[in-house]
Amino acid sequence: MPFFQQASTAADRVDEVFLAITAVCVVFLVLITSLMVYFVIKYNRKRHPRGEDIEGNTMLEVVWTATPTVLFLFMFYFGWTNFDYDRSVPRDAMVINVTARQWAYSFTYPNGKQTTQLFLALNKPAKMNLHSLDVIHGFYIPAFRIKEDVVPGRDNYTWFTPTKLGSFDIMCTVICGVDHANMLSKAVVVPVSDFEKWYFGGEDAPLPGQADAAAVIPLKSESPAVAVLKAKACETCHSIDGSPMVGPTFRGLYGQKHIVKEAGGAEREVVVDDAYLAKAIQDPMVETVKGYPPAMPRNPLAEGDLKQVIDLIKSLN
Ligand code: HEC
Ligand SMILES: [Cu+2]
Repeated sequence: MPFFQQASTAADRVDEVFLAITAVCVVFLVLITSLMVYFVIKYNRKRHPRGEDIEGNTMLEVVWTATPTVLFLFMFYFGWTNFDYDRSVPRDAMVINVTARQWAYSFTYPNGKQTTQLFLALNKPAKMNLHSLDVIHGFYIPAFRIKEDVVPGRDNYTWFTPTKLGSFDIMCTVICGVDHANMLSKAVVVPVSDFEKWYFGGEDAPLPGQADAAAVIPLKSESPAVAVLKAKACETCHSIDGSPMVGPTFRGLYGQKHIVKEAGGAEREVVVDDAYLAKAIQDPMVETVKGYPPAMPRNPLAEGDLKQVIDLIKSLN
């Protein structure tokens, strides 16, 4: 059952705590329910027509105080040691920067490689530094038993050591906007030699494992503008082929006339030209296109990238 797949060193530990606490709950559920039924029958009115006042029982009181205390301390100890394990990153972990935004993850490796799927070497610890560019996201890899909030303005981290080869789902657990459910990626775990071949193999090194061809953001490619759109995740909200998404498509946009709403609520007509595009991209909150939600995060582009993107939009007419 894929849901119960244990694919990291944390998985066993988390499952043990979970099962131990569940077992305690089941024991008490059975114990309390059967005692209840037993007492209902035994002290039924026909058998016990007159109620008695019971004055206390030291033995019983000691037992029902000591038992839960011991149980809770056991749960605390079990939970705490595992929490501690989860927060103590091994020194040799590879540090990968995870950027979460509406509605995509991207991963940046120490050597500058950038991907939209997470490539990992088998049995090698990896630390994720988690940043959000907009709202709160939840970085979640069920098979690794890893779940950590990604909060804007507050850098968080998590780590794990993958122990199984294969491709594992990455999800977002915090409702972060209309396309939240599509904020998906994969953790692709490959043998160390395959990982190194890709990692040290320069820009054109083939992807390891069963990765999507589109998983790597090229550092340099035939169309630098498309690479920018990918790296900045513009393409999660804007298409270049005319299909509507969360934001307007870039096809046929240049030269259009349309209504924008200013931050104060006033509406005016604009013609889409270079100056308008630059403003719309660099400072999306100043005015928004009528008929669209004010959903675009502020994520300004470098001067050169901005020009590339504007030229690309012009070329889509
Ligand atoms: C989370 C979704 C989202 C992302 C990511 C996003 N945008 Fe937008 N964008 C929107 C929405 C929604 C609008 C329309 C409302 C507005 O104007 O803010 C918009 C508007 C625009 C406009 C104006 C379009 C028009 O019809 O006038 C441009 C240009 C634009 N975005 C470019 C970009 C670029 C470039 C990026 C990447 C750096 C980007 N957007 C990233 C959602 C997004
Ligand atoms: Cu999210």
